[in-house]
Amino acid sequence: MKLLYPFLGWTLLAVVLPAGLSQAGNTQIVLLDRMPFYAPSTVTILPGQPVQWDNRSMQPHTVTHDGCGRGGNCAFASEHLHPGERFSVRGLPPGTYSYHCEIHPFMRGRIQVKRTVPLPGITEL
Ligand SMILES: [Cu+2]
Repeated sequence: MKLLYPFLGWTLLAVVLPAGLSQAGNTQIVLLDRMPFYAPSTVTILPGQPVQWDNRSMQPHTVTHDGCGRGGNCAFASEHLHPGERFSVRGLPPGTYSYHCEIHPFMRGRIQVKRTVPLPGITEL
């Protein structure tokens, strides 16, 4: 019955984690030619967790933090990402980061970096 345990572990992990919160590894966002363009358009990550964008659309796009070029803090800005190209960011401090595509400003996404790691079964006071 050794095979039962890994399966059970994945089942529990899937139940415990809130939707959109990845516990470990790369969080991947796919660029598409249709809504929601950045899929998923909102991701929630933990501090230090890398985020990677993968352009699977037929056009070039950018991944540009809204603070860039407006006198604000520019947390990240990609070059033009051509079809098949990738861009990644890591080490974002806790906070909310809205971003867009410089070529298609209607393309919008958001990254939320959690301040703390929520533990299952422990309620914040
Ligand atoms: Cu675009």
